[in-house]
Amino acid sequence: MGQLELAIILVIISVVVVGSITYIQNQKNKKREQQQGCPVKFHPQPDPVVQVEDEFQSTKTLKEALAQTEKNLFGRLKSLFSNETARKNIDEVEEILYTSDLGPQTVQRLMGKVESELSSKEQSNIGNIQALLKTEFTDIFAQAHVVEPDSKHIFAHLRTDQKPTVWMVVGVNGAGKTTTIGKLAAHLAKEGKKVLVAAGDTFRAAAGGQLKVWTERAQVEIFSPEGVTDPSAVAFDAVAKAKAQDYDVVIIDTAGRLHTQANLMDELKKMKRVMTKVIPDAPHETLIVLDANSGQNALIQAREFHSALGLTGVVLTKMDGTAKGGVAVGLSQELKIPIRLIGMGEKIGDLRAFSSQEFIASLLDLE
Ligand SMILES: Nc1nc2c(ncn2[C@@H]2O[C@H](COP(=O)(O)OP(=O)(O)OP(=O)(O)O)[C@@H](O)[C@H]2O)c(=O)[nH]1
Ligand SMILES: [Mg+2]
Repeated sequence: MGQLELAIILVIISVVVVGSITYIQNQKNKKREQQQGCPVKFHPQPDPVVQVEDEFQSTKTLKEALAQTEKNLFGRLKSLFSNETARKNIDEVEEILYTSDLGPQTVQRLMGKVESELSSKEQSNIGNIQALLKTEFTDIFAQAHVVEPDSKHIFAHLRTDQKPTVWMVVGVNGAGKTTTIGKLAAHLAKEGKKVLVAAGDTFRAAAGGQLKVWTERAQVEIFSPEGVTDPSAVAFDAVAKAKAQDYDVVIIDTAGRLHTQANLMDELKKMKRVMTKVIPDAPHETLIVLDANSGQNALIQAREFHSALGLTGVVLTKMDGTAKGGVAVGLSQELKIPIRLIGMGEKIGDLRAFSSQEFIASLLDLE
């Protein structure tokens, strides 16, 4: 028998064996389905569409997320004014404001207004203080170019006008950069945008894996070239790929770093610089992610990152459960950079467009 005949006989035997096994397996499944009354799946999976849709539902309202912050600011003012002797002392008001993470500049501004606009009789009425805070907070957010969110989608006030539009995301370790990028990518993909997420955090071994999980969840593409350890190279190649392949948005993740680490801050500047070789005005957004729990430190971080990179917006994360949400006011007063998004939990739907009106109402118990 020739080699050809032998090969043909082997193929026929394989087909018969595989076919028989499949037939027997199918017969077994049918029998089990008949016995159990439902189709048998070896690896039952939740419907991915239902799962992703559900992810877009927020777990809580802003008022619920800000309950601790409200208690820390307006709650303490309310109890101060309910006490007949203490309410005459405006110094106590000042102390509450100072310990509410509003930042020293904001407190000075507020106290200046209290002194100049309210008589001592008016100062002893909580309603007057509340109204003054509302007016001042509204003005502070307006001066920081905070725009009320568009009901259409959460990224309405982030630039998407270029093809590709490049967003770079920076901040200290653990602030929530990667999580925010994952959530943003999911929102963009839901709106039909072609998104590329670049793994610019080449520092931590686990970072690529975490970003991969997020991009799979968001159903967008990740750019994570094997063996490339230079974040600038990743940024350059990602932007070039996005430009060549008609992506709408490319989001660049970066490794967390302290603003005091000069060499690492230089690395971010270099990442920014190399992108301009592909697209002269990239990145179109340079967003800092700040953990609200870091309070006054968030202010310092934002100031330093801003002077190094020229930030275009702030994402304030972990607003759920913090008592330090007042930092949003301090950031806006001192840096005049708009807060664009807030994170209130781990679900995709927990990343929300920042509404100063809703924030002020929640903070000052105005609803
Ligand atoms: N509760 C809450 N947790 C959050 C929020 N955003 C992020 N986290 C959690 O914060 C932790 C750190 O988030 P990451 O996205 O890994 O932070 P990162 O800035 O990328 O960290 P590095 O890459 O180490 O610099 C994770 O456990 C997130 O699930 C939020 O808005 N609320
Ligand atoms: Mg990260």
